[in-house]
Amino acid sequence: MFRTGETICAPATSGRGAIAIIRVSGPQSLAICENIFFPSDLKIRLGEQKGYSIVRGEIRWNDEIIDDVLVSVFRAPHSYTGENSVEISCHASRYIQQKILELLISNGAVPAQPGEFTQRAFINGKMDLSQAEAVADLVASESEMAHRIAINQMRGAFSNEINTLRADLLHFASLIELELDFGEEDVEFADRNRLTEIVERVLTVTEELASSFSLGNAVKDGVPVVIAGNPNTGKSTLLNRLLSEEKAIVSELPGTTRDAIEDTVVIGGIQFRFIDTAGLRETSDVIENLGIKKTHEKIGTASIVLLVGDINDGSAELSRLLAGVRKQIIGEGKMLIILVNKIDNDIYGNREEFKRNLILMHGEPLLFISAKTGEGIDGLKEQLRSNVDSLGLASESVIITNIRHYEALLQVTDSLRRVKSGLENNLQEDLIAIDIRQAIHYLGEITGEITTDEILENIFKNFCIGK
Ligand SMILES: Nc1nc2c(ncn2[C@@H]2O[C@H](COP(=O)(O)OP(=O)(O)OP(=O)(O)O)[C@@H](O)[C@H]2O)c(=O)[nH]1
Ligand SMILES: [Mg+2]
Repeated sequence: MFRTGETICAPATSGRGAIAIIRVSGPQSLAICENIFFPSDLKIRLGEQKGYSIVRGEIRWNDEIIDDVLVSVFRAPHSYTGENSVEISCHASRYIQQKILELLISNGAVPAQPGEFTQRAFINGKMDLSQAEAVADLVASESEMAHRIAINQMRGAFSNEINTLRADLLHFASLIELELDFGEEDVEFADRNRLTEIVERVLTVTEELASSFSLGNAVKDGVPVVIAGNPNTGKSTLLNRLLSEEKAIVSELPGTTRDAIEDTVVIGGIQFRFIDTAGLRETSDVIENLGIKKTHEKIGTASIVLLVGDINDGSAELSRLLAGVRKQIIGEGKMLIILVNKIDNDIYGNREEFKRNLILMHGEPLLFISAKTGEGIDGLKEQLRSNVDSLGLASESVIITNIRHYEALLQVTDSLRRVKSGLENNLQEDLIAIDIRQAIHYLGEITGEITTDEILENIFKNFCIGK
């Protein structure tokens, strides 16, 4: 799969815009472009240009002028891929881009595969694997927080952390293995307390990193927030209000929403995925029951549950529902926000009754809102944002968003736990050494120190063409 001899080309931009960029990388980049690009200044020869220079001219083929373009020249190793590269900035017409690609290909370039530019950057040592993966996350980032995590990872924060851990373990392994070499002589180079201390330290950090995954993943795809409650309490109205869009059908009939409806929106730099659900009630309607079953499933996968009640229904019903939902989410690190809706139409003056009678646990917030008029919605947004902060995003700590890293970290923690108990139980050095080597191996998989074609293929196939 990994070709390095060829010169590859692909559009690096997509969608509608005024300008597009065609990327070319590989040993023949300049030679191929010289065949189709004619500098406006006749004294200039593209193949003689220094790196980081830009030349203006025309793309031509057989006297036909295709476009007026700017060509940027990059010289190995000072390019994204580490190879000689050229970027052609042309007008964004699909016809022009297609034509330029055809010309490049007929002059010896080959179409790039998804992620092939970044793959070359990795192979040429411009970045390690987790940094390469962060490039795809950066391109896809839709919110301030997703962007921050991706750019930190791309700039090496995560890799540095992993490399430090790996260095600690390598040091540990060398001590243990030295003892093995002197096996017969029964010497102890490695102080057991010191070894235990190293392992415990590394274990704590890897456990923390692994546990940041569920949050990191949520931030990348949108923190899932389920809107649940009895029928007709205004859940769909709330969804529409939060999305500023008439996404879900609203009606005065209870049981309107049957299927879960979801969409994302960025609030305070964090992307949330709001999921409107079928109202919870006893019903003989088969389809509605399927919807209610789905509501329970969605509550199970949510990070935050918004439990919505109607102010005119009084607190008793909401209390009952609250107890059920709490049971469902207990111990799962999920958060509950209780919303009393329709305060614009508080017929009986029930607000105090809710405050008096609803029993709130673990600091569950109780907010009074009107999904219809928007009153209290800013407060809800602030609450959502601070809920996410309290999950650990506010800190500058490294957050894992990638399942591959997560799985590798789980392997590392498993191995290290075995090492720890091995040390505690005075296990033989050679057995401890095996687990240490395994932990080192899995840390190396994250950064690509150790890798297989299969791993690389899986990573880069998810990239877009031209990246
Ligand atoms: N006065 C007032 N009416 C509201 C408010 N929010 C929703 N409603 C009305 O309440 C009725 C039900 O609203 P929906 O948003 O469809 O309620 P739902 O919870 O999605 O209902 P189901 O999908 O049937 O479970 C509609 O007539 C809404 O216009 C509010 O804040 N104030
Ligand atoms: Mg609804």
